Amino acid sequence: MKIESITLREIHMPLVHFFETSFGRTTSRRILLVHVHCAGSEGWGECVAGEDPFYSEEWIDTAWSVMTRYLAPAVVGHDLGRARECVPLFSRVRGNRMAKAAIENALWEAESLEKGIPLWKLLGGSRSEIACGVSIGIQDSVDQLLGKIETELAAGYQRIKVKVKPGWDVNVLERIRLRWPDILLSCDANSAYTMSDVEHLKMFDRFNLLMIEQPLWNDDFYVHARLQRELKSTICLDESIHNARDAEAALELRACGIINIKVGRVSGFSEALHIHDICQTHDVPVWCGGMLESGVGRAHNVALSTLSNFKLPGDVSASKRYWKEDIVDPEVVVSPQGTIKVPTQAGTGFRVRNDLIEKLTVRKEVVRG
Ligand code: OSB
Ligand code: MG
Repeated sequence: MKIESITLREIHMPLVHFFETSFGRTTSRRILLVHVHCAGSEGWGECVAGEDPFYSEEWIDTAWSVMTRYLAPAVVGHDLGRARECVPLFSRVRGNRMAKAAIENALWEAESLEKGIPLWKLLGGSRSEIACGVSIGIQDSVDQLLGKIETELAAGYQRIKVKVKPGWDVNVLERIRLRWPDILLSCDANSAYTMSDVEHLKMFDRFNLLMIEQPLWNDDFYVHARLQRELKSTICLDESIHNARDAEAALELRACGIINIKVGRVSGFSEALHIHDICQTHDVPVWCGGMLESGVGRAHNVALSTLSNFKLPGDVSASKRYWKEDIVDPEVVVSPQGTIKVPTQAGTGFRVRNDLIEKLTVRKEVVRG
């Protein structure tokens, strides 16, 4: 794969419904897409950095800058045998994992197209169908949230995750369990608590949760281990797992019993596969997280979710939950059983709509050799 050029684009897409977490509300996405042009092949990647540096230090403007100045020039002109060979070319740049992932993942897509095989097969996946859950943000009222849960259950989703924060937690979980005592339910705090809340967090144990996601600091797994010893509920780590070494340390410390893998957070498919394998060795299940992706990132999440240790329903759900019109064809659809059928074509199996992307583009830059 001779990499000839890389095109970066920023597109704007309003969300069908706002998405609110403990760090704020998002109503519209600024999405950074990467298009890698190789001799005889091409691939798309999505940078999952947010509009603000709230979920992580990275945000769309730092990602754009580091990609155009450092990451794209580090690979353009190179002839790679495999996509994963870009990893050492990026290693001089510290952090900036979401930016690295966008380029690496585009190269994986290009490699799968060049080889004429599905991306999921190239990644080592085996499932023909993946299990889907939904992540439901904080709403203006509990009744509004219950209405949303009802809609998603009726659509077939296999697991409901709700966002929590102080003041929107025990009261909310109580109402959900009163109405649906048996559904697969989890919550995600996005680091909204500290160890002084331990007695409060213990009340979550009453709700038979599948997991409590990232209750404490985004950069911690040591104190999470202490909290895990105090709780019956299983902790799942999201923000604080950046790479395979973090996963290994967190598991050794028993800081969590489940890990959420987001391919952007961990710098790309290569590291995601590594974390997947470590968790499998420890008999710890993983699931695929989401970052309000467009169809490009969503298609990559579908492919990753086919690996055998993705044993729990992921935050990979239908395009129409987010977008009036997605930028891939077909859009990502979910069956009444709450599954996504994995495409069998080469690449992701989701064609990127160049025409629509062109219309939505507000910023574009091409990096050539
Ligand atoms: O913590 O999983 C999270 C969205 C943005 C930032 C962080 C998170 C999320 C989600 C959304 O939960 C998952 C989705 O894409 O539906
Ligand atoms: Mg999370």
